[in-house]
Amino acid sequence: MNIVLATRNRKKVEEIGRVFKGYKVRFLTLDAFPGCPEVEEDGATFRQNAVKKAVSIAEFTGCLAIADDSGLEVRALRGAPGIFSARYAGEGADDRKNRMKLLRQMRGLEGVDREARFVCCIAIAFPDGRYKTFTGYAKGNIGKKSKGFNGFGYDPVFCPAGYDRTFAQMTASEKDRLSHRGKALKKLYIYLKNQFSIHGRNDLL
Ligand code: ITT
Repeated sequence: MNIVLATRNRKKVEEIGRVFKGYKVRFLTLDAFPGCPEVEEDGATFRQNAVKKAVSIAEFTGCLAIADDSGLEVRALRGAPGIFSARYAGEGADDRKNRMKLLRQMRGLEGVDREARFVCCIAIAFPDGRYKTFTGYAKGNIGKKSKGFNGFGYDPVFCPAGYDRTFAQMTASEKDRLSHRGKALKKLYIYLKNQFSIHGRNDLL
């Protein structure tokens, strides 16, 4: 089965590919579809943005499409950076600038005020406009400085609950097991398994 990944984020492509490694799913990236429209993320929720990205790309490509809208919610910042996680420090800001802004905003906060969660909403859309969504969460705490070099985004400042290491200090498989994306993808996997036959390691179509 061919599925287009409606994302420009290479790290998301890697993480999605890892979870489905060996199953009968072949992921295509947007590079395979020149002229693909840029989808404006103007929804009020992760779900609205994920659905908009998946539906637009399924319609354009005529293939099944998967989109991921995700971000970090900090309780003491009333849910910020939330849906604005990718552009928290401004349009075009890189991961480091976004993290630095977060650490600045959280200066002086201690204990429960450093609690946060990652949210990931995955939408799968069919070319006829039908879609389904799957959401995963990862609860944890925001550290006082960046630690580790793996992953992307806010990983160096996020310690999942029960661990004293950040996602950026974990291996890929540890992060996949605990992460918001890993959890949403597991739900997607169960849905795909029930709808289509995608069993069969090393049997890629
Ligand atoms: P696409 O819209 O093209 O998929 P994007 O990076 O713009 O790519 P989002 O709008 O969903 O994606 O923004 C997600 C941001 O949330 C991302 O840039 C990170 O800053 C943060 N984020 C999401 N998942 C993360 C993860 O697993 N680890 C660290 N940061 C994450």
